[in-house]
Amino acid sequence: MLYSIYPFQLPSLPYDYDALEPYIDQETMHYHHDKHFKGYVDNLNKALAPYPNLQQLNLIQLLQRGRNLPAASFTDIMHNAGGVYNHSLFFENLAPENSANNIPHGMLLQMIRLQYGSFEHFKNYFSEKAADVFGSGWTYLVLTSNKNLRIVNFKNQDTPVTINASPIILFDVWEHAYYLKYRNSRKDYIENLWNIINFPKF
Ligand code: MN3
Repeated sequence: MLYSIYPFQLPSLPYDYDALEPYIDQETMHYHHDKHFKGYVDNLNKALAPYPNLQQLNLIQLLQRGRNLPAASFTDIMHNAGGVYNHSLFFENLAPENSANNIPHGMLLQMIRLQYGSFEHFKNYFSEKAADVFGSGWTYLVLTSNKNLRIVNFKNQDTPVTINASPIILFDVWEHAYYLKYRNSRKDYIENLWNIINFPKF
């Protein structure tokens, strides 16, 4: 998805809508994937329709283009391209409970221990950071260009592309990600999300 070009297509979920129960309910998954994610895909295609030269760029290249995008559509393109980037990673970054990758392994686990002391300590630190996002946004664990792990909050649909970092895991802390089930309790949603994270292998 990150290397796809115009016209962008909504990818299907890599598991069933109810596969993340009881931590994320299927109604939330339908709204989040079929309405919110689809909205970003459709609106990005609309924003790019008048610009044949931008239609040659993949998602990462569009986000890298940033301030050089046409002024009239800058916000529209960046916001929706960011929404597509973040959501395409978010759904891939989840997996049913008891999947082999719900905890980090190998090199990633070693790096987490080295930098944060233990996986438990890392989780607490990440959760606090995610609870701190003011308004809508995302919390990412990224690998920086000098190969350090970093936990970073992004507002709205900003992405790690803007800081030249590679995504490892991410939490969507927009209210639409949890409000149907958790109401205003972002903290409980964050705690539960740890049961269904799909840590990448590297
Ligand atoms: Mn979302």
